[in-house]
Amino acid sequence: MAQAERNAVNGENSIQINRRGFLGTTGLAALGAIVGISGSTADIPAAYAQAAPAAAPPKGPQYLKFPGKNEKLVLLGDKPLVAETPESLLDDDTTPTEKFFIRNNGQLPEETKNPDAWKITIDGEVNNKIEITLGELKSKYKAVTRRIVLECGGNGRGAFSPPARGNQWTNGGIGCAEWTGVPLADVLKSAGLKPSAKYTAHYAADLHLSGDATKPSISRGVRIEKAMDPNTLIVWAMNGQPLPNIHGGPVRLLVPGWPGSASQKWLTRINIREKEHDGPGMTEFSYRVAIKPMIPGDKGDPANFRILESMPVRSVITNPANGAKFAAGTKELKLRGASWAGDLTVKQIDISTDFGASWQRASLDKPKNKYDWQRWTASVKLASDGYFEIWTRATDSKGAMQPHQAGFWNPQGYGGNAMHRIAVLVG
Ligand SMILES: Nc1nc2c(c(=O)[nH]1)N[C@H]1C(S)=C(S)[C@@H](COP(=O)(O)O)O[C@H]1N2
Ligand SMILES: [Mo]
Repeated sequence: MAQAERNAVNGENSIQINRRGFLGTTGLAALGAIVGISGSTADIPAAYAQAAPAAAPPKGPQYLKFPGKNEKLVLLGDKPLVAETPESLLDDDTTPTEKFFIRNNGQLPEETKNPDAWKITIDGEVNNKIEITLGELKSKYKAVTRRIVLECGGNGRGAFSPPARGNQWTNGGIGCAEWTGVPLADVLKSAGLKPSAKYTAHYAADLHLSGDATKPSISRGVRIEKAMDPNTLIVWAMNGQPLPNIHGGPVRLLVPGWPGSASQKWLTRINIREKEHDGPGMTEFSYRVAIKPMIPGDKGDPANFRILESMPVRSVITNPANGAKFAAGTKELKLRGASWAGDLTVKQIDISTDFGASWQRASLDKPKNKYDWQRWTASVKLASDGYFEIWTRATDSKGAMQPHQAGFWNPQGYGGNAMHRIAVLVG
């Protein structure tokens, strides 16, 4: 892939804001990898935070200004437009559309005037090429509605040391909405997959950041088994409303549990290939992790990389918010949070109020359906007034637990699922 394309896919043309603050402070501590900023009363001191030397001078957070979007979404870049959801805004059981994160690689297309006339083509290794309008898709196939997590492949990237290339997500490149659409498998079955069908290649209507109409802004794909999973959907509604343009309306893919980049917005075409797809976002270090662990900060050898598929286990504290203050004498805190684990489920959430010296089990809900997130609650006792940190760590159904630090460094910072920490002040 050409450097310019790679930059666009990685969001490197965007302004980079490294960390975000809380309590209205403006100075972000260079070292505050997960939640840290400087100068506030309830803050994570540099010594406790991950040792992430500053690449750029500290900057204050910038907030997204976009019609229909919550003004507390944090702007990570404006060309292309990228914004994340602070953990405390993920407190609803179903993420409202106004709080849902935004990730674009190219230019935002103009909103279509006639959604039902939107055309999708299925071609390549199929017996019958399909050209179907959204209107026909709605009437010819049986629709389903499911609550499903969509998570950016780079979620957690901001915790890598040294910093990895791309948008510096904290934990907010994720949301869990109700999506309505049809299983992609049903459409692929009517096209009839040839035995040679191995991989999908997704195409869309958004222009490349450069404006070059011959280049896709991003074009990823998945193994045919994932495309045929009944949970992989072509969706046209989000939280009961027509899919908004900013989220890929009138119609997008939703490939649950895998990097969000596979969930092509403004979907126009799925080409079925006889081999792994090689579009922008598929090659070299894009959405890939090292096979043999590499030295942090090294250049990396593309031959040592594999495609990232299922996303790693993660949990966030959604209430209280980082930096919350409580009255003197408060002895107990009620906590709420969310957790998810790519293709797996979460089997356990542990909470610590003493920097990981001891842990207590949270109460964990079951997912509503496969690929839903799991909400959790806990109540913790505090022995005195003062500064506390609350840490959360999730364990997935195969026993993998969130690490203390973002590990297995890779040039574009995937798979960083360090524990979430908030600071609170009592009295
Ligand atoms: N056409 C198109 N689809 C796309 C993208 C894009 O830039 N263009 N970005 C992808 C990435 S990287 C992510 S994480 C999700 C984000 O979806 P959202 O903006 O609705 O939250 O969309 C994916 N689909
Ligand atoms: Mo993404």
